[in-house]
Amino acid sequence: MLFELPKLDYAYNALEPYIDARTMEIHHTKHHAGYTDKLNDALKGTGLENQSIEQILSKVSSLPLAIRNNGGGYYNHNLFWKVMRPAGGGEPSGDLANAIKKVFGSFDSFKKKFSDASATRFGSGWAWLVKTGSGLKVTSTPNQDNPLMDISDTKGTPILALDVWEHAYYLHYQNRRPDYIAAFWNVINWDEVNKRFR
Ligand code: MN3
Repeated sequence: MLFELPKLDYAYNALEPYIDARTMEIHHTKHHAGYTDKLNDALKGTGLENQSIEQILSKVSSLPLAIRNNGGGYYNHNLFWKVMRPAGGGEPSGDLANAIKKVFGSFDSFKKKFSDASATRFGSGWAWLVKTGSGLKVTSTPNQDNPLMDISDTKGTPILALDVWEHAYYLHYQNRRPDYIAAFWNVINWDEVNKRFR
């Protein structure tokens, strides 16, 4: 196996009541595991087997669609699990807090911008806080695309990610994506986001 499904740092029920245990378990053991297996299958015989996922994603425009979709799915969920934790939420501190204030005016205006990006992404996709050469940007992408990909409109290093595919929330929230987005703010691991920002 080239890429491996990572273990979570917390139990499937650890993010309740904001994200339910059944959703977490299916999301990790079925969806994320599926992207990982299919990525490994798609990489066989391509000569890319020894490259990092970041290197692979940086040139997806020239690679088979299965690598773009499953490589994105593999990377995006790795990041998503890391930027959440039980008893998370609140606001960031330190360098990241200062950068958010500088770019967005205030934490609340950043929060609104990120929530809007999450809510208005049509169909399946992701919302992102991205570190760029010049600072920070909020954006969203369709399907399993992300800002590391050469096909992305906004490029940079993702430091916060929210999965807005229906599989991420439908069991508990059904069609109420805005309620799921509001709940996400209670489980963000700002220490991890700050670390990635630095
Ligand atoms: Mn997902």
